Amino acid sequence: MSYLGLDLSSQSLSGLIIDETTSSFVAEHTINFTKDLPEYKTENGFVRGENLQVHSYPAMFLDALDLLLEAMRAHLPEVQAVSLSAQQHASVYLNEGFEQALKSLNPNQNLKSQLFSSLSREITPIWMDHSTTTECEEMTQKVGEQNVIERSGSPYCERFTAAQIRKFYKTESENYDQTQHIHLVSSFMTSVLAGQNSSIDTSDGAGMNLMNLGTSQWDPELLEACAPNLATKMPSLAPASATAGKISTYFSEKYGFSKNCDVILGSGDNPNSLIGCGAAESGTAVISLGTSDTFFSANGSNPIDTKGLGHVFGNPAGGFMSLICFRNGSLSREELLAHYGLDWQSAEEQMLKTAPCPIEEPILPYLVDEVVPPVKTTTQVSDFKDMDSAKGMTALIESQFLSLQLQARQHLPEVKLIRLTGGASRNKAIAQIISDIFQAKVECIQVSNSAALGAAMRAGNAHRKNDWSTWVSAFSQVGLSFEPNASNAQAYAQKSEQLQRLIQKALA
Ligand code: ADP
Ligand code: XUL
Repeated sequence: MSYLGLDLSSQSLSGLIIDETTSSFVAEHTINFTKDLPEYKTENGFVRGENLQVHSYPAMFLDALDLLLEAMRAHLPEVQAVSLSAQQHASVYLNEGFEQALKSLNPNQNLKSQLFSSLSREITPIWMDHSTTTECEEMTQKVGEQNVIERSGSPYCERFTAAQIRKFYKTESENYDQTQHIHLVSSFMTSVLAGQNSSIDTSDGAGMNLMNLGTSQWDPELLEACAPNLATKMPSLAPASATAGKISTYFSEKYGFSKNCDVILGSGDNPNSLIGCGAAESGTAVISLGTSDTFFSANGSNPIDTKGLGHVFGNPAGGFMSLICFRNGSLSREELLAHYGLDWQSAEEQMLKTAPCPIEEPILPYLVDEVVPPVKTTTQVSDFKDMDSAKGMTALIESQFLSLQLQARQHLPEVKLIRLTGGASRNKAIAQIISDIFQAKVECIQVSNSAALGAAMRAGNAHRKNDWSTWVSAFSQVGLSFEPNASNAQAYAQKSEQLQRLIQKALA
């Protein structure tokens, strides 16, 4: 019995097939947007526009899906069910032709050529887009800050879907009027796989500032505050375990999927990673080191984070998860790596010898505007000119995770076990620094793409209707683990206080 998990992240589309019978990983493949689809002219998978806009292309996602499935076709006939993970918040806008176009997909042509005319907006604004502060202020004015937090689990945020929808309505009202369906990337791609308009799952739907966490339904007051006639454009909501349908004949005829293959609702990358990391029950915190860094954990059945410090999303295994997101993740680390002309292997070796870093003060680690703390860009790579590469890389990375810890403490005062995932989780120096800063055990999941793994596990769990523990013990295996070094505790505690003072100054 094999299951396919797809992960459409900021930079790539990956597929991972797991086999339940043998508890093994069958196949894995990645399409990198920038390298494999150069015609879209993206950098790291997206495009930076003016005024803090950042977007990607739904057409590129479709091309990536055709390329990926072509590459994995040998393994697809065995797949019993498929599900998808996608970067959260990003929205896709479709006109009245979408449903018919899905029904009549011809396997002799590609997806893009047949679905392009159904897009009422060529771009999809992604989670890095920061251009909607005015829209957030307008909606906060109408709804009230505490009210939106209590209803949706988050204050209005620039990257969340409501602010992006409102901006689209204000700046392209004709295209907004022609939009009949507004999807998240997860539900858009799921619709394509199932050949029919899919529901949005309630875990990813919680990242829109539009869903009421108490009822798991669209909140009429939040829809009203966002844009006119929005209720008519929103797909239905359903739990992540729901079935979107059988796979479309486009995929069975073209790539050899069984006609009986189930498509399970797609969800966001963070909810999927919670599952893939085996952290669906409270007690284990996860740090995901992808394009963004995120810190999250299951938080039982209480939906409300009344302090609004972070966000509450749905936990695909039931209940809720809380999350904080940092824009200064891998790309900021990579910028400094490139400045020193290093690769990750040599940087890792140097950092293992250097941490804790012997510089007197931590550095404000914000190479781009940060979400939490809400600090504008403070630092450029040229600020590291007096430090050699070992010191510079260590100083930036230590400060990133001291900053993360300062925020995380407000969510989860005590962390005993951290599971690491994402591209940078294979870096032993980063893992040890995190363990020493938190003074907690750090475990790295064997599969670094826990979002694709989580999607595959969700597909299997929904198809077999068996216990989560079966999937966790078979697939969320721990690879390396790191024990905290008690002798570093004091140095980091001191640096944490220094960093807090620097942050307060930057915020003043
Ligand atoms: P996303 O899912 O957001 O596309 P990934 O989880 O695939 O991102 O992570 C990609 C990032 O991982 C790259 O930007 C790269 O900087 C980082 N990365 C890969 N290997 C290492 C390493 N050994 N050390 C630190 N970072 C790494
Ligand atoms: C979470 C967030 C990012 C994206 C991209 O709120 O914005 O983690 O899901 O991975």
